[in-house]
Amino acid sequence: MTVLDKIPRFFSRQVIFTISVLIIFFINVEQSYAEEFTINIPFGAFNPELNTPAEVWYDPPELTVKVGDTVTWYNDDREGHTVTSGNGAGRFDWMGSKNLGESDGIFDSGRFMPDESWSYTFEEEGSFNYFCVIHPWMEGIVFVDPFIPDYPHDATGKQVEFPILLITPDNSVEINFSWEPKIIKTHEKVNFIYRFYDAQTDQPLRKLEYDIAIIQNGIELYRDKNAVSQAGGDYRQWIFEEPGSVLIKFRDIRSFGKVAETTIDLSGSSVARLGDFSAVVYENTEQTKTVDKIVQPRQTVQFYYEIAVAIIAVPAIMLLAIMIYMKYKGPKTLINQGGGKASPI
Ligand SMILES: [Cu+2]
Repeated sequence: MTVLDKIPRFFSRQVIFTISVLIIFFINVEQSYAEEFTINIPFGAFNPELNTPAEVWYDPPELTVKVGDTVTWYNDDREGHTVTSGNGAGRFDWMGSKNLGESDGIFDSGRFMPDESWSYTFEEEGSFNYFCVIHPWMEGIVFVDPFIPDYPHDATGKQVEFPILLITPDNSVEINFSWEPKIIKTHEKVNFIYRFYDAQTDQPLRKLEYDIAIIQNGIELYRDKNAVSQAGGDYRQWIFEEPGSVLIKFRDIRSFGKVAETTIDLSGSSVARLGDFSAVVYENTEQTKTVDKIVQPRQTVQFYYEIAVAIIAVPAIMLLAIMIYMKYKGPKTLINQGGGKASPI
């Protein structure tokens, strides 16, 4: 065998190795959030009496997993068993009765023998009773909780990077959007944080007027018409009472007075100056009541000119008025006073 013969083999091995590593990597990425669980069928499960080493027929008899998790039943007994969804006959009820349990058709392992195992991946949330059709006193249950990702994502489940960038259809305004905490849960306060930028120059846009609405499951929960962006951005707090997908709508983004340092023209129709963001609210399993309070930002910018008038102009006018008053009334008072004091008699 020559060196030349070895080269293609070397490369093909390298290629196979690289492809394998990539496949394993992607499989791991795909399944990195799914967990594996084992339920043991202990020795003695075949015997319905209580005089066997088995205290339970499936160990553990109750198991809680998340959507996407896989459970493997391992047969450690000396007889074949099944894992069949549905209701068994109960540990004692089967004796002296014709009750052999009833399958509901969701899953069925068929009989698997000692030292064999059977696996099932739960793709839907809910509670799943199961039993053994050969020994109908053998019963177990798997509770499947909804899967909550540990990364922010939109309503379609697509992972998002914060801030989410969106340019309005008329190419004028860029909206940067994020929320905190990253996983939105019921009864827990969430901050929707956003900033507006000139889509051409990336400069922050101050004093923009816009409408913002929060919609969940098709119901509008919140709307602020004529909101005004302050130092280029804002936030809105909300506490969701129900799980489900959420839509945050920006509409009618327009200039509020003079928008500083902008190359874009905000004077025209603002109909195409809009943006939608979506997210998902998950059921909070730790907190079932709302205790937080919503605190929205105060819209000080709207009152900026009025405040300026109040702070500067009003005292100035008052001072002027006092000066004029003093000028005309002052000497007269002095004469009167002087006249009074100058009268010793
Ligand atoms: Cu069995």
